[in-house]
This record gives sequence, structure tokens and C-alpha cells, in this order.
Amino acid sequence: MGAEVSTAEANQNKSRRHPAVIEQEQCLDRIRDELLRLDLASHVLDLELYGYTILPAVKPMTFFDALRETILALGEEDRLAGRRIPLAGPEGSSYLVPWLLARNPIFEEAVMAEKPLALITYLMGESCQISSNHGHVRVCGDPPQGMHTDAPMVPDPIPEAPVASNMMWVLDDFTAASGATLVVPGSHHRRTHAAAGAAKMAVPIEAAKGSVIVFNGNLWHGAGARQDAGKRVGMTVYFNRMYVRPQEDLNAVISDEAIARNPPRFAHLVGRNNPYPARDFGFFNPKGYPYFAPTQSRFG
Ligand SMILES: O=C(O)CCC(=O)C(=O)O
Ligand SMILES: [Fe+2]
Repeated sequence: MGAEVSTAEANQNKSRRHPAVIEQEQCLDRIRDELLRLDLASHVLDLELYGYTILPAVKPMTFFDALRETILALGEEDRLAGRRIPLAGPEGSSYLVPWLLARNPIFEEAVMAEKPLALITYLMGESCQISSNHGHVRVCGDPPQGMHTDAPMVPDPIPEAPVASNMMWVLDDFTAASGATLVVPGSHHRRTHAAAGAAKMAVPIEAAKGSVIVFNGNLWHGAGARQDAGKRVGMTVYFNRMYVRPQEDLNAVISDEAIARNPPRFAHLVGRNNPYPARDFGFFNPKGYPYFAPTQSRFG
């Protein structure tokens, strides 16, 4: 009679809810539980306020050394094969090392690291995939990268729920002089591509080797110019929503053996479950069907 809802009535209301709604709530619970289990609440706050966060000491230093050495060895392989990708024009010395995940199993362990992946899941939902895994080698003497968002080809206003987000593995200390990634804190709220003059608003992310920076793809950012001698090695793991075309066609190049030796989520991350592009009608493709309802939530 009164305004109060009896327990029986509440339970009845609950049981009337659509299974997709219940699934969304369970998804939120899973994401919340994982963030709390890994003690990441303050990092979620960083992501909300600043658009980026630094996770210190994500793996032993020996693992970071091994990532760095492997990236440099693969970059050398590219140079010898005449296919090195310059990052600062043909005259510059900085370069990109692409396709890492397909080139050495060590990168499988990196992309599955619990803490950075839990934060990416918070930003990008459970159904996100890996777009690319790259080494970024920045060498003294090259100019800084232009400020940008990691939402290429997306028109303004960029959707509030980011279409892409990034991990930056810090394989050399990041300082202003070493060529740290530059960011405009809070710019992920603007929902536009980087404005002219963004570089004047930017600050370097100071982070020790061993850290992983996680950032919202809507954040204005770019690689800083290295002033110290030598090179700065960073590694990105770039994630996109299921409906975005990945930079690297990982599904085509990751072997079934790599799928079998990793946790089940790895298969999804490299695109095994993606129904598109399809020869049959994608909407009714059984692979894609489980994902249509969860995408009603930005966390699905
Ligand atoms: O190398 C960096 O510090 C940033 C690289 C980056 O943002 C990019 O390539 O999109
Ligand atoms: Fe970027």
C-alpha cells in the first residue's frame, strides 16, 4: 500500500528484468570486483580526472629488460630487411617496431598483465580487442610527435566512451629530457581532436622504468623530443572497441598454439570472436551474437 516495496515485490521486479539487463549488471560487478581485488581504485580516479594513470613496478625489472632487448633486436631485423618504419621522417632516427605480438611470445605475457588489463577493461569494456602492439624507439635529435588523440578517423565530437585506449610500457625511465610521452591532463573530457597549441599545454609523464601508463584514447598526447643521448624505448598495447577496425590483423597472424597457451581472454583480444568482416550476414553470425546485447553498456 505505502511507498515501500516489499522484498517479495522487489524480487519479482528483479526476475522480470530482461536477461541482457542482468548480464550488464553482472558485467559491472565483475569489473568492480577485479579493480578492487587489484587495489586499483585510485588509478580509476586518475583516469577519470586526468585521463591517464601510472602503474609502478608492474613486472620484475628483468621482464622490462627482456621486452626492451627483444624490441631492439626486432627493430634491427627490420633494418636489415630494409623495412624499418621511420617515426620522424626519412631523415630522422626514431622508428616503430610493429607486429610485436606475432613476433615473440614474451609480448603475450605483457598484454595479459593483470593490472593494466583491468584498467583498460574499465575504459574499454570487456569486449575490447588489441589493435596493435608496437615498440616506439625515440632517438635524440628528432622533433616531438604532434599532439593527437588515439581516435584516428573519428569525427568531433569524439564519443565519451573511448573508441580506443592505450597502454604505454615504460622500458626506459621517462623524463622530460629522455623523451617521455607528453599529455594535456584532463583533455579527454574535451571530446575533440588536439587543438593547435596543444603542445604548449602539455606536460611530460615522468615514470620510472618498470611502470605502465594507461591512458584514455581521447587524451591529447604525443611523444616528447629526446634530448639525452641514446634512445628511449616504449611499448604500446593499443586497444579498440569490437566495432573499430584494428591496425594489425592479429587474428590472421596469431597461431592456434599461441591461443592454446594463453588464458581464454587472449583469443578474444586478438579478434577470434569478431564476426566482422563476414561473408554471411554478420548480425546473425553466431560468433557475434553474444556481443550485441552487452554493448548497450560502455563496459560490455
Ligand atoms: O611514443 C610515445 O611516447 C607516444 C606514441 C603515441 O602516442 C602514438 O604513436 O600514437
Ligand atoms: Fe598516440
